[in-house]
Amino acid sequence: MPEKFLWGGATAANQCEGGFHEGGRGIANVDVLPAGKDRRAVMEGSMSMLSCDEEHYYPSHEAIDMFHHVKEDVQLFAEMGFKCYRFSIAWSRLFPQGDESEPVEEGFRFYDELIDECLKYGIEPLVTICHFDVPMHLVTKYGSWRNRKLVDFYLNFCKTLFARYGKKVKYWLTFNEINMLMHLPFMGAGLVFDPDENKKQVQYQAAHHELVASALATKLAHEMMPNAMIGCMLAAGSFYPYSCNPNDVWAAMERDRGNYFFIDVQSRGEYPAYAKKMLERENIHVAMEEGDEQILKENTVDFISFSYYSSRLTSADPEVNRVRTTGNVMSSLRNPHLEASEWGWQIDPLGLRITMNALYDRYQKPLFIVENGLGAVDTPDEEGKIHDTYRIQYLREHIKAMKDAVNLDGVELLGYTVWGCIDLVSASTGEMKKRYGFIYVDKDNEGSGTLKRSKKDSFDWYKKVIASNGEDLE
Ligand code: BGP
Repeated sequence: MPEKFLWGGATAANQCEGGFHEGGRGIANVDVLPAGKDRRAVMEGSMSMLSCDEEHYYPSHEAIDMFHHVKEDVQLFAEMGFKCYRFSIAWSRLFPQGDESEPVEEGFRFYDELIDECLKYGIEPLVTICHFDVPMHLVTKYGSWRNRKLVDFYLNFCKTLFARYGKKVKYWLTFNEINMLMHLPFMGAGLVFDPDENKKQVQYQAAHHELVASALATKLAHEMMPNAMIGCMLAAGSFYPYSCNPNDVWAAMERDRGNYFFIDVQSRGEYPAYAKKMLERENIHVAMEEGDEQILKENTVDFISFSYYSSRLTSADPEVNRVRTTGNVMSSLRNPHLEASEWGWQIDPLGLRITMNALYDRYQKPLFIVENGLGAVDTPDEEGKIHDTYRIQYLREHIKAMKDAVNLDGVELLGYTVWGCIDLVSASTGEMKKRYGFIYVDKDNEGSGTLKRSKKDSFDWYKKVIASNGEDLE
């Protein structure tokens, strides 16, 4: 791989930090996502849960308590030889309500320490400014991203971060998986809907606000930190057509465009023609302010980051489309050529190469794989050791495909950060049992466990991969 390639791992605040009330942190949408059967409905915004109740268990409140294990965790990342660590900053830790003008000083303490620990070991921090979280006060008082005011609140948050960490952090992502707003609107953007309102109208309005906020954050970042690199972030994975029937090929293209829409705006600087036509056809009116188009045009991102877990499959035939399997949020048809994880996510290493090429062809900007990995059940043996050969196998094949994209196809790639490098709470299910880590954390789905960290077999394997810059994959 290229010299200075950024090998590492990735996490998100609400899935690993815990300490959800400490230091004056305010409550956010991600704190009211329960584990268990109601989670999906809450994430979608169809079941309103604006505060915690006694009946449910909320796994983000303690998560894996990185809040009190930060030194130990970063030391383990350093031992693996991480060149980069991707994490997010909880908005409500700095702005408990979200609309304050000044941050809470105590809120910085954890991030000061986290960033300094990384730098001490030569680990490049990659900061996701917003990984799904919106302070709850902004949800209840303003209706979250449907309200234009959110743009200013978010920018104030960004300005605070750039001022504090601009000299230490070079890589920033404005929104994690920005397209999640269309699929899980409450989890992805704090949106709740009235029963009789046009959901799509609200979603595209909120999307516009996020896109403007992202462009203005990019502008601000470039002004305040001339060397910074600002990226967008897509939940990626190309759609394949179910057959060579042109109707299926068209259906796959349309599904892809539904996701590309966001990146088309963030990277090319304008609403693509197909989106304008679709909005018109569906009678959706996105309110724009004067100057918005120019803001989008002039402030495009420097690189394209994305998560990739699996490819997707779709058909134009509603009968065929009925039988689905799960995937990273977007459901997919079962692809008979692929195996699937225990959660039904289909494993497709070549799909990573296909996705990388599709994104590079489309945007011609450097890419960054900021999430990839296998969520699996890990069972410790009698000595408490975890032999996760299945995870090593998954990562090995994906790294090979990534190398092919770089070395055989010429895709420019800045780095690769494995999702959930330390076990953490699953975003889609709220479980601990769905583990991605090189580092095992002793905690179960119900919240019991010692929180003790231990190394899995994949820990030493990844260490070798990094030390050999991707040459030694055995
Ligand atoms: C992405 C999110 C992450 C993460 C990952 C794995 O959608 O950006 O937050 O959790 O997917 O998904 P899950 O945790 O549902 O297995």
